[in-house]
Amino acid sequence: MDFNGKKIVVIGMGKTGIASAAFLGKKGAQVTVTDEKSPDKWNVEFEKIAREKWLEVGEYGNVSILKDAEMVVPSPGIPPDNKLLVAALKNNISVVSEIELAYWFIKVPIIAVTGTNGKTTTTTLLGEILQRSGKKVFVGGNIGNPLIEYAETSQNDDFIVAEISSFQLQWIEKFRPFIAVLLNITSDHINYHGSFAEYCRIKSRIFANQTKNDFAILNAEDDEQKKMAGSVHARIAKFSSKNILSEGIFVEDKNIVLSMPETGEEKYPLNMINLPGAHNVENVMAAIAAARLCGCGRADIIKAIGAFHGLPHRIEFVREKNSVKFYDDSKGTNVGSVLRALETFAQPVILLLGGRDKEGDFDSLRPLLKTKVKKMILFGEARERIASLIGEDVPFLKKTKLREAVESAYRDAVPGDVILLSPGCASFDEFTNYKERGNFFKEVVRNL
Ligand code: UMA
Ligand code: ADP
Repeated sequence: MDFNGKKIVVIGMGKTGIASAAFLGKKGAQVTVTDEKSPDKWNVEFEKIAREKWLEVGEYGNVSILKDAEMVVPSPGIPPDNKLLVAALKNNISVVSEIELAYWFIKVPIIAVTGTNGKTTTTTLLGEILQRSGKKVFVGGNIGNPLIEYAETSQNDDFIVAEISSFQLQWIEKFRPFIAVLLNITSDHINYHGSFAEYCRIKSRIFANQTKNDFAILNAEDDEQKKMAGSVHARIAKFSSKNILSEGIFVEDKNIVLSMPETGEEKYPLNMINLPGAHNVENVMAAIAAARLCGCGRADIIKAIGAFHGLPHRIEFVREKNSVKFYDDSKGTNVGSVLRALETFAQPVILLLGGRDKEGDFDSLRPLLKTKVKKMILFGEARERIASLIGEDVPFLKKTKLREAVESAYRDAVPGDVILLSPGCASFDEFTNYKERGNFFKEVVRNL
């Protein structure tokens, strides 16, 4: 792809936008960058390119900056109804995401991991399995390091493991992973995609360019994926944590059984897993299937899984005080993840739910609330809406801030209870991100 002298507009000056602009500038493009925030508030990395001759700063939202542009690269956070994007499409200017741009230059096979929940856990674990098996691997994408940065390197890895979000899939054209993993689809990011149907359609694009030489790893229990499977061209491997499959990867007795034409039948002991819940068994199954298709051996896979103790803020045990256990699931930012977190506990749960609402489908918590939750502490901006949706089912209290929510949960707890922060909402009403929220929760809990 020759960018020499071409005008390209990059929207959003966070990690993705800056890396994309820098890449395009080096390839000889004339790059116009724009962001709703003023340049002094852009990612500090912007300093590195701020004075380049090929760079121009355009007024945000002013469609005249698209004049003579041949391509627009929106950052993942730019919603599809953004005025500049709508204008670009209307004027037949091609719109491509950063992962698409990176794909044009990447020569290393990509294992792409998507899904509503479990992406970071599965991506990280798979990266560790590949490394343990002696493969050279780059782990990137939505997990924090844009793929476009990798495109500039010497690319001497065996594999890329890329966490891919629906936002990144929105504007792909040719992006074609060698292995595509779709862990699950439940309602999320509706305010961005417009509807659940559209969100599912965009997620399914991960398979769009695959051929019979590629692999698709699908969740056999996911209704949305059942609808998609017919249009997948890649060879399909399915996983299930609920049912025994004639072919694929599933649980039987105390083992995960892998049974695929490419591998034959193999067993992996469930007790190698040091992560809570059936959802993590699903993540592990997807990682095993992908790792075997990359040529990793069973012994290395078992060792890597055994050494993996999960990531912070994902049902992370914080402490036990007076026989009350505290767990931080601050990354549980949608209702699907709250459901799976509740499933993991046999003890009575005091659930801390709230934050900034994403139009979450809290109704779907109802059956589990009745059996698992003794009390809800609803906090933050979303507290009134959640109370109006599910307040009749379980006793609840409303608190404005997370600190009060934790303190009041502890006052109500008796020995044997679990206090779980699994907010089902974004953190932005009180915190910069889920990490800050989780760390704050842990600090309050430690100081009780
Ligand atoms: N901006 C606008 N207009 C808008 C929205 C944003 O100008 O309407 C500007 C902001 O002012 C800011 C810039 O865009 O300066 C931020 O761009 P971005 O939101 O796309 O963020 P990046 O820094 O480029 O980070 C993105 C991902 N962010 C999102 O998808 C929102 C990061 O995932 C990812 O790690 C990074 O690219 C590298 O690939 C974060 C995330 O929250 C962790 N992802 C979502 C999730 O996991 O649920 C999908
Ligand atoms: P993502 O990168 O997709 O956000 P994470 O691995 O960071 O996924 O986990 C986010 C949240 O989802 C956490 O609350 C975690 O406990 C939960 N989770 C992890 N794996 C799954 C899964 N397979 N299904 C449902 N929820 C999951």
